[in-house]
Amino acid sequence: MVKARRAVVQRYHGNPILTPDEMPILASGVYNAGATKFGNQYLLMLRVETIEIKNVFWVATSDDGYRFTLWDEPVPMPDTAEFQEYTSGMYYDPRITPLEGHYYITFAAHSDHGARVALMRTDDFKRYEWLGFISEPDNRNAVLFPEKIDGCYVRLDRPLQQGDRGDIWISYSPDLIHWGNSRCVARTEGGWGWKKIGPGAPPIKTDQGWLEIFHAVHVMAGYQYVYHLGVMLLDLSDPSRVIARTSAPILSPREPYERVGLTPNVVFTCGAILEEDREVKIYYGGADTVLCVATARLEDLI
Ligand code: BMA
Repeated sequence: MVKARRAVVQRYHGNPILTPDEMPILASGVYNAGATKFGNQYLLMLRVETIEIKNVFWVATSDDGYRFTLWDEPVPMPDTAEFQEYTSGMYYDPRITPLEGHYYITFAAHSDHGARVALMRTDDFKRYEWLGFISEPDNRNAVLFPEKIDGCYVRLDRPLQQGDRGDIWISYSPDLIHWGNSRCVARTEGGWGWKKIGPGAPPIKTDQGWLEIFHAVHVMAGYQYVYHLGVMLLDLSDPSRVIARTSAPILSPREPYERVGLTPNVVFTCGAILEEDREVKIYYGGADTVLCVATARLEDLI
């Protein structure tokens, strides 16, 4: 058991930082945003749920990481027959990884085939290069490491198993398109993460290892999924090796904006930013409806 003390993660007092009301279109949710530094600004790629329950991605930028300005237009998405077939208007949870001078975006593409991981690349967040689908169904959460390890690109993901269970897996690629050598990194366990765990923010490099903020799910009363955040540290040269993993969540749904919304009792991250002073800003969706931010000291997370 964890003794009561100051929480490692502090919610921003101005949460939520973005709500559907601020969108230039009629929206029912704005949440689960990829996050990166872009020049000297903070940049979010938001998952926006329209009132027709279709998805668009929307970019917002900020000078301070808290007050964001929405861009005028949504992110242009591919218009190919293949993209239509495997998305049906549903694509979500963009994760941004700066890698070799470009920004790569992994996201979930959803259709009646199931959910697959898709990949795009951009340099300016205005024009995007479509790189294709990089998984079969059912796999919707994938994060890229921000550099090659041992000559390979590396990703963590969450292939879905029978009974709606999921663990965190790792795969390797020579070109970001073809993936293999897959193996399981971390399994579901404990009271708060027995149902599924999956990668959240793209891994952050630290002296002690790769810091991975992940989501973990347990089920209340037989049907109510509750989403928490946890953190683990992976070996720098062999990220399939877990060095340490929190026994308790670092963030759980507690505030009204995390408990009440399109999906109640959800905190879910797709992006975190490490500052020069070693503060980590964790951007997360509340109840699949609003966007929030919380902060932690890097050493505390480690
Ligand atoms: C996951 C994803 C997330 C969502 C979460 C909680 O499977 O679909 O986009 O935030 O469920 O509903």
